Amino acid sequence: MHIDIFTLFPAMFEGPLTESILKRAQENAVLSLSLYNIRDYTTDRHHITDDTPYGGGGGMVMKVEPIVAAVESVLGDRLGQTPVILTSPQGRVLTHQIALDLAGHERLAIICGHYEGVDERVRQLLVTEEISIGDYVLTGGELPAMVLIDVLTRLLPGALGAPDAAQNDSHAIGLLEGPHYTRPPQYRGLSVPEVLINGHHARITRWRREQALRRTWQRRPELLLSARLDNADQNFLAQLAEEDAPPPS
Ligand code: 9D3
Repeated sequence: MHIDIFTLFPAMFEGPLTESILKRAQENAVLSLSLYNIRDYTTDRHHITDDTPYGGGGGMVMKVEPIVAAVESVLGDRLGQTPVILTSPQGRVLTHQIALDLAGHERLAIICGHYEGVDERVRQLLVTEEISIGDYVLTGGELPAMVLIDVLTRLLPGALGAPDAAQNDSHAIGLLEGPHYTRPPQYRGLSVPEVLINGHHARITRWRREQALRRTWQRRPELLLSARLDNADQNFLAQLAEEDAPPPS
């Protein structure tokens, strides 16, 4: 997958994209990224990228001309067949399913909003999808763009070690995971559960499933409504429900 990123702050991307899995994905040509500074596409003497809003009110609005010039000059004929994503608080909240849909494209463009937002004509002329990463206020769309790139990269064939590593996520997202342990077996009076040490593969599998169900019941009970549950799962949950009610969501 190739991603063109349009931002006023390209340096923000340097750290996160040059480490770990994102670094390896680029080395292995699974992912390629190009960063474009919107300021480079201004034509005025002072390279102005933002201005005060028509109608008044606080804050600054990103100007339309430099953004359109940047995206048109980079995408050229591919504009129209390339999803152009705007990171914005008004967008659809990113989910695993949205990421799966976007990961099917060979090429994407991301415009990073900043300040109070972008001139509406950027949406009218360029944007095909608007994405938020959650209901909290950030300083700009750069971190959301990096989050999106991180999510997408894990879904690209060959980005992770095992070929089906990303497939397991769809199951992991259905239920929360239970506890994990590694050595030592005792630490400050806290023991690793016996079943994990003496196990019996089938007992371990069942125990892990029950821990996942218990944690989901306690923390994210709404996830159980769409999880695929077999009879053993249903019985275990009925047992939990007798012990105590889930916390209010
Ligand atoms: C919604 C808040 N707006 C009215 C007070 C002003 C505003 C604040 C911060 C507008 C944009 C921003 C910068 N945030 C983003 O660009 C952004 C964002 C976010 O703040 N939260 C979650 N996802 C995203 S994606 C882009």
